[in-house]
Order: sequence, then structure tokens, then C-alpha cells
Amino acid sequence: MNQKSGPRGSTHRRGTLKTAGILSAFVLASATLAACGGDDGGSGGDGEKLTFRLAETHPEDYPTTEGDQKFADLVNEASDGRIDIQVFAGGQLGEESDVIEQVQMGAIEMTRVSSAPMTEFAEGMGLFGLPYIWDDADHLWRFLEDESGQQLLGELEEAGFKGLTYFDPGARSFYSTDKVIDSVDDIEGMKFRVQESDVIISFIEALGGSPTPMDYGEVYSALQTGLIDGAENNEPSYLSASHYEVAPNYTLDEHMRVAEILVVNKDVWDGLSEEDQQILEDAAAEATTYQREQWDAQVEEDLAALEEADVTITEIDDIEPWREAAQPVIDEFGPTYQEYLDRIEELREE
Ligand code: GTR
Repeated sequence: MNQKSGPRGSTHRRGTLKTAGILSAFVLASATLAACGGDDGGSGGDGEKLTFRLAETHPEDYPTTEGDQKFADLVNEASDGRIDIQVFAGGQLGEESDVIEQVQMGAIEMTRVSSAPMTEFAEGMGLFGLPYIWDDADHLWRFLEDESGQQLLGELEEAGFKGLTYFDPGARSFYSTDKVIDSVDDIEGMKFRVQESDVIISFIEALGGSPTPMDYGEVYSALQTGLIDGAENNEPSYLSASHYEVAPNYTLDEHMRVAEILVVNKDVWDGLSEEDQQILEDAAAEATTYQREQWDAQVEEDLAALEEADVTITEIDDIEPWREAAQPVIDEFGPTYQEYLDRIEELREE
């Protein structure tokens, strides 16, 4: 495994929120240059062309990438070709945590990213690492579209990002190389790769497992070489990253719905005219509707493909023992997110 050295290489980094402050001078300089793509400076509304890069970790035919592309196409159309957003899929611009730093600095203007690695920059995003808090996707979306979900997206601004919209993340479930996970007790002693989030690290620990934060691109070989016993993700990721080939046991405990987000460097955003900001907002809203449709279709298709590939798919009838085992995470982090958790409770449908 090629785990990074320095702070990101360590497993526990509680209380290391990154702020944009020190970087702001550099941000302004590089964002302006990048945004203008060699044009004569300034931005928006007055006919000059703007070129932005949007980083995406997934391949081109993945639902979030299709959402990104829809967003780019709609912006292009609404601006008569003046605003050109180029989607770099498949992790071409780097792994997620590096890309987030680059977007914070303005070296890359935009990215679609998971809220989990954003937790290091904006603590509020850790909410989505809390396990077993959603009844289903509709419950999540009632929250995301609610004022509270929008307020949470707004929290990104302090860290130097404009949060444009959420995309559907599906539900994350465990998968393993050898042992079939039938009950929560099976997690005991197993090593799992996790995303970069303290909340998620605590979740695996609460279940008796051993968490290893690692870049997405390293998970396949870590599973293959036995460095880890398993990982966790939604169906489209599990399939498209081919993790099912080396970890053919998938247990549908659906522990988290880690919102996907589309973000823009805050200085790039502030440099746009109001009219252009509106173009981006409208396109993001429409792209979200499109991405959600793509998502639902993809999950269905992928489950069928996984069955076809002889993956052992285990359904969990009673999630209660899992929820109970995970309770220490809610006890530890719940107070940080109390306001949001209260709203999530209110948005439950009887
Ligand atoms: C996926 C998510 C990616 C990435 C990946 C991971 O579900 O869409 O952005 O965060 O999970 O586990 O690293």
C-alpha cells in the first residue's frame, strides 16, 4: 500500500480541521489565473470565456460523473458556450483528499466529492458518517432539500468552498474477502478500509473492527494482498472499482448514506457575476434530478450484475443489533450534530 506520510497517513486525526485562512492570498492569485484560462482577467457576464476544471474520482459511465457532465452541459448551454466546465473523470486529477486541497487552494476550480473526506475541512460533513440514521433514500433527501441540509452545505464556505448541490450517494454496505459477514459479531477483529473521517473510524471501532483510512484507488490491491479483510461502499462503487473480484461477499447492512457534493472554490465563486452564479445554481439543481434518476437505475443494474458474477449477497433482516453495537458513535459524536440529528428525527415518516 502506498499510504501517504504526514498527517494523512495516521489513523487518528481528531481535531485537525483545516481552514482556508493562510492560503487566501495564493488562492486569489491562482484561482483568477485558472478561471480566466489566459484571458484578460475578470469574470463573467461580459462575454469573456471562462474555463473550469471539475475533478471526479469515478469513471465516465458512473452516475456521479454523468451528473457532473449534465451540469457542465447545462452551464455551457445556458451561457451560450461562454462557460466551459471540463470534467476530468477517473481520478485523473488525483485522489479525493488531494483534490479537495487543490480546490481549497484554487488550483482546481471544482470537484464532485464524497462528504466524508470533506469532514477534515468542514466538521459538519461528519454528520453523514453517523451510522444507521436514515430510514431510506427518501428520508435522506427530505433532509438534504430541507433548510437544515442547505445550511449544512453552507458550512463549507468557512473552509473556502461554495457547496453547489448534493448528489445521491446510495447506501454503503460491508464487503469482505473471505469471511461472509452474516451478523454484526462477524466484524470483530476484521480489518476494514475506511474513508478519511474520524466518525467512520469510530464506527468500525465500535463494531470491534480495525479501521484503516486509505485512498479509494488503493483499496483493490489492499484487498488483493490481504492487507485488509474488507471495505464498505455502495453497489456502483463496489462494482465499478472491481472490488467484488477480490472481495466477493457483500452484506447489505446499508450503514451510511454519505452525501456526495459538488463544490467550487469559494474565491472562484465570488469572482463570478451574479448572473453566472445563477447559471451554475440552476444547472446544479437540474443535474441533481438527473443524477438521482441515473443512480436508482444503476443500483438495480449493478445488483443484478453482482449476482451474475457470483457475489455472495447477504441481506440483513434485523438491523437492530448493528444499530445497538454502533451506539457509542452516536454517543460520542451526536452532540456535535445535535441540531441536525433532531431535524433528521422530525423528518422520519411514521
Ligand atoms: C464512493 C464515493 C467516492 C469515494 C469512494 C470512497 O462511494 O462516491 O467519491 O469517496 O466512495 O470510498 O473513497
